[in-house]
Amino acid sequence: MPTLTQIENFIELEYKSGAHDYHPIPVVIEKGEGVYLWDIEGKKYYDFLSAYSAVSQGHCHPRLIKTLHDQSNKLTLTSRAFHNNKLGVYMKAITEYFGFERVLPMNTGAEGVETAIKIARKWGYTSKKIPPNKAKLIVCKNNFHGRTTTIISFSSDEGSKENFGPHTPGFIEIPYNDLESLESELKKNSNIAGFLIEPIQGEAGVNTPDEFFLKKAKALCSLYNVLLIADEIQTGIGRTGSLLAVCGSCKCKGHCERKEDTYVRPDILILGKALGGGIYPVSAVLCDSKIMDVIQPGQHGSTFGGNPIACAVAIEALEIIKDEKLAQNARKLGIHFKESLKKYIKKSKIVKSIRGRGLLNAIVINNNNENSIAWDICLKFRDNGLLAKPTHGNIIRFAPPLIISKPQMDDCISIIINTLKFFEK
Ligand code: IF1
Repeated sequence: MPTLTQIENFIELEYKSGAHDYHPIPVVIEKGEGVYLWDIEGKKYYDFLSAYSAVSQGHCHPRLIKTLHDQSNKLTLTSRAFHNNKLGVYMKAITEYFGFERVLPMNTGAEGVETAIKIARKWGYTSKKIPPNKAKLIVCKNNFHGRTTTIISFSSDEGSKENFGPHTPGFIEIPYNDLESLESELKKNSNIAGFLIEPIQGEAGVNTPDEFFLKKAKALCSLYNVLLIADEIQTGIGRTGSLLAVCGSCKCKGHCERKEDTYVRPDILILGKALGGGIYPVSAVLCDSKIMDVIQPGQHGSTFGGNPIACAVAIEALEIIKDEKLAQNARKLGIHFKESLKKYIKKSKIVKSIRGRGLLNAIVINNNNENSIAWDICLKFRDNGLLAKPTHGNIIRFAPPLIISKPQMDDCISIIINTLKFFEK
């Protein structure tokens, strides 16, 4: 029997002892620094996925590692049974940073979404006077908000909900970017508490709505007394070239100008991923007091939610976004990336289009989902020193850390284009 290479050995260990809930690109990473990853054989790669936008500040950012080290040598967890000297400071910092009155700290993105659903429903009953157990939330087709039983209940991906029933009721699905459908649901149903949306649908393949969709959706929500709930877990914190994908205006300290008239302030904002700087699970639900105060003691929480390490890391993670002007960098290099790829796509027989904003982009390969060559292209990217992964068959997402420099971006653009050329028949 040939001996397993070290890489195959590590993959075998996962396969034998772990749940088979993923199908990773065959590479075994040992080290990360900035935009780079190294495998166990010392081969260096550009990370063009950033753990799905969780590593926006780059791998092992020195300021974050120091923060993690210092805090974990002092106090790691009190639970919320007692106060500590980190939580209030963090709550003040994050609410001022994003321009909301209150925050409810959680750990994972899905917990943040579940929290927002509970808040919106409770607000619906206590403030909008929706009859008990009749509250509805509007969600979009092809959404991705996490993998808990309630969240998959409103997924349109049969594979992620089949055989996990009975599903949680109370959700109405409309097509993404469809104002008419939104208005028609709002008109015909007075029991709607909220409209939950990703400002750009990441997993669905980086679907970007029309420029004024969110602004008009917010106006409709206000007209019908419905909460606009923005899931910015993947699109937020600089990823799309402004602080938040829903509002790029300086009013919320957007850190970089976007046309004022695209400014949208959601009623509930959900953050995750890069809030923990890629080193610690941190999520947060932000809204104003008139909404957050529906939650009273004993009605929500979590053992690790708002723990001292999470608070210290999140404050530093947000400061880095501002200090290093990462939203601005994402805007500038995102435009450069898209323009460069568009030039190539004009001549390409295999790439149909590119879409996205800032440093959240994706290319669409022009063959059907089932046996798309997207997987093979990503294997070749790996061989050529760049790591990315297809989403939904024939779409390849590109999301490098926001710290990427112009020379590094140019290096990645040439790796991507030269690899794609390899597949042009
Ligand atoms: C996996 C997808 C991306 C998210 C949005 C909530 C969550 C996510 C907009 C839940 C998480 C992650 C989950 C991760 C892969 C990745 C993902 F492929 F699953 F769909 F990014 F698109 N809202 N997305 O994107 O946050 O509980 O994971 O902290 O499950 O494989 P989480």
